[in-house]
Amino acid sequence: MNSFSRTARAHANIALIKYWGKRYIPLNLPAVGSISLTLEALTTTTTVAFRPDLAADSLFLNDIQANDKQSKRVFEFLDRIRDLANISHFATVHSENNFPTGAGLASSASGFAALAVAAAGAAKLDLSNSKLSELARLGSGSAARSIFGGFVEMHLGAKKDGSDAVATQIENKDYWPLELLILITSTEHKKIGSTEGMNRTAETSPYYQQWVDTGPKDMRAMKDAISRKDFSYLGELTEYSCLKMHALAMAANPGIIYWNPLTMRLIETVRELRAGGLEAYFTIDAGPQVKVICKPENSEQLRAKLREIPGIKSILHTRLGGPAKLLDS
Ligand code: 2P0
Repeated sequence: MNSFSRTARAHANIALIKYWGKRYIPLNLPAVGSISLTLEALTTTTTVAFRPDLAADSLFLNDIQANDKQSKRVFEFLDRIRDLANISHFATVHSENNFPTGAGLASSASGFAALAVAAAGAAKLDLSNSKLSELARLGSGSAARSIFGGFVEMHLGAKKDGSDAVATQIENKDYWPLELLILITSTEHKKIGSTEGMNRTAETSPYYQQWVDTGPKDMRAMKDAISRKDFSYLGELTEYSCLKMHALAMAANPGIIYWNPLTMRLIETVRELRAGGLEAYFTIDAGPQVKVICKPENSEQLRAKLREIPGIKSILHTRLGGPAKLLDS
């Protein structure tokens, strides 16, 4: 095989029904299903080049050589691609995020989805979206969802090898034009990564079994809300899943708190604005940022109201995005 380079772009996603906890850690098999929205404005663009002249793999994130932990995760991923394609060349990987890394904006989701598509392309593998989703999941659980655009379901799966723990598209991005405002409350790197946080939660939180047991009901309800385009129901379920996940993590030992005081203030503000007739709902991931889901006709008014709150570093505004894809095909 001669050297071959491909570039792919994937979008971040935000879970409405949250993934938190694994039923089998080595394969990143989730303990619960999840449902997400793919976000147009937050992207990772990744170029992978397998080359015969390289003596080792290398990884650059936003043009800076990655640390050992980040590199190990990506090089192990490249090993899986090499096994599948039956090649032995090392690779260079260049990955660029257009949003802050490691601050609870799911950079691993768009990161591993873009890596899966670029690496498979560079290795000349012709894989289905389902197989790409399975591969992306091995890099990061939430990355399986970023292979697809619009409204996406991550399936729990039942098989031991994980081949059915993959995402599928529920509806495409044009089905229901929801929008999101992402309120950046801090740009510091988070202290407890998602993987560590969810594993500690599974081991120590007394509420973990209830979380796992009630997951299927939440999934059914959200699919119902999406099928009926019932925005109020979708929003209520989104806040419910978010608060349930954070309460579960807070009850771990030692407790995990991803919020800062501004996160809490914004939760209150979104609820107050809603009570005043501006319908919007919040969700929060493994970091302090607050994501606000709204209808397009309300986004500018909401943005103006939220901008008045002191301490917000910036506000990103996005529509729903499309699937991960090769840029150079
Ligand atoms: C989600 N999060 O559903 C949940 C909600 C964060 C909070 O998926 O260990 O980086 O790589 O599978 O995918 C973040 O977890 O964790 C995440 P790993 P991942 O979006």
